Amino acid sequence: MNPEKQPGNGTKVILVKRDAPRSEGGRNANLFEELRELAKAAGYRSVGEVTQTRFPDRKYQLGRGKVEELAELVEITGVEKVIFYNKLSTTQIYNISELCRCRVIDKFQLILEIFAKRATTHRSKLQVELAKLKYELPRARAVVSILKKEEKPGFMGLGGYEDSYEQDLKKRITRIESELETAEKDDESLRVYRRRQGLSLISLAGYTNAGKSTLFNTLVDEESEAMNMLFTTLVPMTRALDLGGRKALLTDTVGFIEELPHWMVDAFKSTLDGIFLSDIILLVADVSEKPEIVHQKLATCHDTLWDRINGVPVITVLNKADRLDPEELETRLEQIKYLAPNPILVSAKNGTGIPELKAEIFRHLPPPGRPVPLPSPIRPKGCLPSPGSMRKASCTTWNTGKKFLWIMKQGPRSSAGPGIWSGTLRNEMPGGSRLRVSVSVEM
Ligand SMILES: Nc1nc2c(ncn2[C@@H]2O[C@H](COP(=O)(O)OP(=O)(O)OP(=O)(O)O)[C@@H](O)[C@H]2O)c(=O)[nH]1
Ligand SMILES: [Mg+2]
Repeated sequence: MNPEKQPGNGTKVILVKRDAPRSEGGRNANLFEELRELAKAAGYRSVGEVTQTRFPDRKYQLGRGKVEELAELVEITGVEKVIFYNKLSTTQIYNISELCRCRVIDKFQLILEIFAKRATTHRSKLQVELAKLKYELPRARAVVSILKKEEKPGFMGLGGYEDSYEQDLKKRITRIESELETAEKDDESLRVYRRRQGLSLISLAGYTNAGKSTLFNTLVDEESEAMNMLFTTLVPMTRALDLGGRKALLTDTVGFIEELPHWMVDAFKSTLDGIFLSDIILLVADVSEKPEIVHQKLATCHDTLWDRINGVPVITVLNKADRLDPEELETRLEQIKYLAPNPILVSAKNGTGIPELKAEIFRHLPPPGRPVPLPSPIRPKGCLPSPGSMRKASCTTWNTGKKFLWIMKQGPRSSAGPGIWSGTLRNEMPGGSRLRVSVSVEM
């Protein structure tokens, strides 16, 4: 087997993470655990771990001494690959691989490898290829200049180099984008058609491994693939959902992850649009995880969703309730309530809370027979409060003139409850910084 073509498959690796000085230890440990899970999902076997707390080194990401230690470990363990949690520049990848004499990738390349394994349809394969090309494009010049200088054909998997490398990437990106655009138009026509048929579109969203597919299976009585592994689902699946006579379609799709890079969101635009442009979003979180992890993951989901959903109601579904006893559950709900104000507690596995969830979805469905109105964008009137505490401020919607409720600093955001919808608003702050806030509007 050629490990370049077929990543994972038990290949031994060393996992590496640089922690920023003064960053929180618990959070760093959680992110390292995520790296282990990602490596496992890609099929790797970790035989060593290296961490260092320091500011990033321009040449090596870690300090040179630490990379030399890593090189020794590579030699002792005989690994073929080193995986960094941190984003690496082309020069860093080159320098580290020179010292360690093995292949070096970062978390984003690792995610791409997992996606490549999971891509089964023509469209998902195109999306993965697009994400790879978008990852490579900003690095193209650096790769070519390193290869030229060092006469190293083969570095980063390139069979050779030529000046037109960057141009080739751009051409391939344009070609794939236009093919995906056609698919997007088909999706849009399908969405319009389904809405005209009186069908509401409901999407499952949430951090990878939260239990979205298991919940999908329980809600629609299906058998789609659900596994204790990150990014099990890549290709969306849609099925009819019975809501006591009302017609709806439920879609299960790819999960989110911390620092999902914009090029990946762009590449998966047509898939993620299925979530962003639905009528109701079920935001699934694993309530059995430690409260700080639930926080972290919900915040990541909010970051991914809030800019794009333009007011679609979000129902927060706290899944895996069966893993906690009643007292633990109560404490957990108290601990996370500011990120999940009116959650529905369920166990996708044993069915607890499913009737309540269906009732909540039903309550959020648009009135029958009427087209689903898309919420209007929001525009601030006057000055917004400075970043910091939650405050009230004056804000109206563009076309309805409705008053908003509150504005919050990035982090806590309200989930849509009855009669309330939320939207996102970007505001230029003094000094040029951008404050992302979310606004809830009382209808
Ligand atoms: N105990 C318990 N386990 C659950 C529950 N729901 C899901 N799981 C488990 O959690 C793991 C992940 O479930 P999935 O449904 O694949 O999660 P997902 O969100 O679709 O994950 P990705 O597709 O990888 O993003 C599996 O091992 C499930 O069996 C639940 O309610 N209780
Ligand atoms: Mg899934």
